[in-house]
Amino acid sequence: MSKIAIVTGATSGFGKAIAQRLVAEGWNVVLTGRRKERLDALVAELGGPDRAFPLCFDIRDEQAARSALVELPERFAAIDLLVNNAGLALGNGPAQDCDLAQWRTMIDTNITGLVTITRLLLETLIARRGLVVNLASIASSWPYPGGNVYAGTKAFVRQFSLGLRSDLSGKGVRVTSIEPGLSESEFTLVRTGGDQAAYDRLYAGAHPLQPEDIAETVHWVASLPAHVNINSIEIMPVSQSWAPFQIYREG
Ligand code: NDP
Ligand code: 8X3
Repeated sequence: MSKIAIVTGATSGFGKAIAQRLVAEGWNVVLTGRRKERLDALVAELGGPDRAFPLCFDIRDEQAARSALVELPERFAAIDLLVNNAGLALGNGPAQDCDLAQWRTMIDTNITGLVTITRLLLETLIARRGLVVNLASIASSWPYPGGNVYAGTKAFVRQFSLGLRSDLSGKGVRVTSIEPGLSESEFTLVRTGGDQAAYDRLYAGAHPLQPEDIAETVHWVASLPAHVNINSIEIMPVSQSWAPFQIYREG
């Protein structure tokens, strides 16, 4: 019997690569996202309805999430692995210039959406002695100019992951926070409002992480023996490291 994973935000980037990798490793997957045509194309690519099942909904909408999960066919309902991957950054300007609506969208997606799906699946995950893998970020731990609310949402994801582990003590459920740095995906187009030149500048010569690197990490975490919990993993490309603190000087 194949194990079942649900991967949120499977229509691009990390989520798509994670779904591809899990299916290659024998898992069957539930794929979520808002772009139906991409979900349907990925289901076909992954081997059709025996291997993958699409759930098209906006993760910010609790009722849509509830309805989608209820509609899961029996063969995909016993979920062993939840990959909380759907998320986004919007903008990278200083807080004083930011758009409040963009801040709310990040909070609603990266925090509210993530905790909603997690809560709705917790009973199943406990029954299955399953695994939760949350996509946080290096921004969870390391501040940078323009990170403001995005970084705050990812700090929440990291801390929520640790808290979940505490609450699930004795239940056999594992929880991991994955915290990637510079990674090449549509994330940067979303963050910059579709600015291809900004995308090209960011990644040029940097050999950023690729979605397949994150998929490899998720696969590794999920393939460890049931008594091993990876609490958190921070991953950067070799090209990325820390800069000095900034010091503002008068005059
Ligand atoms: P992408 O933009 O490539 O993918 C984001 C995914 O999230 C898409 O599948 C998108 O699906 C889904 N999503 C976004 N908003 C919603 C929503 N309201 N409802 C449902 N699904 C939604 O980005 P990445 O793959 O790079 O990012 C994946 C995760 O990894 C994010 O949480 C991101 O914060 C995190 N991360 C990314 C890094 C990077 O540098 N790329 C580094 C560290 C962490 P759709 O639009 O179809 O709804
Ligand atoms: C995405 C990585 O450094 O842009 O989470 O915040 S970073």
